[in-house]
Amino acid sequence: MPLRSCCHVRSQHSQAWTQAGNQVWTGQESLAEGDPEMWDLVQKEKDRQCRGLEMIASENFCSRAALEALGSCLNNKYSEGYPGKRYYGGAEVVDKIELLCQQRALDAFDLNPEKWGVNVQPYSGSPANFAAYTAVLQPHDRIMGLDLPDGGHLTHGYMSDVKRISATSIYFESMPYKLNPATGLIDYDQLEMTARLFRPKLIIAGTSAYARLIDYARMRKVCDEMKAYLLADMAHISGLVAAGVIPSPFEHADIVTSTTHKTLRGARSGLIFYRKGVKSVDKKTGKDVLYNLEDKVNFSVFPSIQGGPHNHAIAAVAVALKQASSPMFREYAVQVLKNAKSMAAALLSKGYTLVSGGTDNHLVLVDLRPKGIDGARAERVLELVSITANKNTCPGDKSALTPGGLRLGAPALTSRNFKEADFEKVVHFIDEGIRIGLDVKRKTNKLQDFKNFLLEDHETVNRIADLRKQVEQFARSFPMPGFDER
Ligand code: DSN
Repeated sequence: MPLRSCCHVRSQHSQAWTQAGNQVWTGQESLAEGDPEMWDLVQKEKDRQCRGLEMIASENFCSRAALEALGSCLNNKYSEGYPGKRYYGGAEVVDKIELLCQQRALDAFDLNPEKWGVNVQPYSGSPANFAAYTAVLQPHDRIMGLDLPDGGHLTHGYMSDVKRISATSIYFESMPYKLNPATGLIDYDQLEMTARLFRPKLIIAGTSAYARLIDYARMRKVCDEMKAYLLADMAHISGLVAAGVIPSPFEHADIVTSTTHKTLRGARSGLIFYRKGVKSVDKKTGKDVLYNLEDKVNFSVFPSIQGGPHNHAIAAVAVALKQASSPMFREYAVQVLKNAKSMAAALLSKGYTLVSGGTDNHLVLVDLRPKGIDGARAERVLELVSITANKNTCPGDKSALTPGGLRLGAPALTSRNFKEADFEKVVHFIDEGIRIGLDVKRKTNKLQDFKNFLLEDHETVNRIADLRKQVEQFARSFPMPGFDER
């Protein structure tokens, strides 16, 4: 059978043969046909997502439309450079896609294109942050971000007591700011005092495990005093910002970075927004002083840090940004906040301690230390009952391997149409899981003993199986966006 010449007709038989009977590659086999082993693993992951309760605060369920764009022929195209200025030919379509994504990104956050521009090429949040720093800083310039154990991100300059861990602390000099351990809130007074001594060139307003709103105005004031840039990393909260249900960093920041797959619910990628236009008026000359971030940010992303943009991801992000501009998405974001509050109230009513006492956003950080268990043990029991969450440090924690906290997020389950009462039920299941964990902890010593006991002790195995059955039955009763259940 000859190879089909027309690419829009899928061959009737996905395998083609030469006259001599040799099989030739058509690239038309489905995953199930061409690689059943990988297909089966994908089915298993689909099944895991459907039957489980996804509580990881940074995860979400991307739409079918965005996944279609992500799995499209756009994957095939190289297009180093920017629309209209590419290093390869054949970029007329991807130029349009990138421009559409830029426009939708500005629209989604209600930004005036005269005052803000956006680079949509970063592969994800970490390269977006590194590119943004590289755009405005020289090696060894000083940065300040929220310390990782206090809820910051690796790329906010994380270094341990003994080692520079993140490249952002290797290539730049990093000084963290912290939470006030008594309140669990960012200690802005300490941030200000430290900044006066450290004189950073850039301060990062952004968090990875913080349940409260950020005081951007206060941080802007500190930056103005230091003549430092204010960079807001809104990765976790960008969907809530787009929906207008929490304060936006754009009023105060010079640069705003984000991922696109957390509350924004798109494909995995990154964005860097930068200010354009008039920055200030020179007092002596009376002339406008313009921002000069556009060229710096674009040059930093490409060619300094990245190669060819991931056009399939850019297209999928554009699809998600269109959705994020819709009234339906606003309803979603409102519900995320309600669900997180419902989860917080249910946890408090069951005697749990929350860092900062509650939540104003999409997540809660549970301090399990007063309960007598740690986040690593809780995470493992919950995993066995099909509830996915992650251990997290709490203020004052010493160990990152067995930290005292558990981070729980509402975005993914809200995408499955969970409402406040459903989150109360979720908390009931979490509490049941933690009770199992507490019983096992009393009977074991080290973390590994604990993990072994969960799998080996007959009574515990039965308790886990029983709870898992309830959890999975409950989870399966909700719709799943993005793909068909098997
Ligand atoms: N891994 C993400 C999170 O869980 O917050 C941040 O990159």
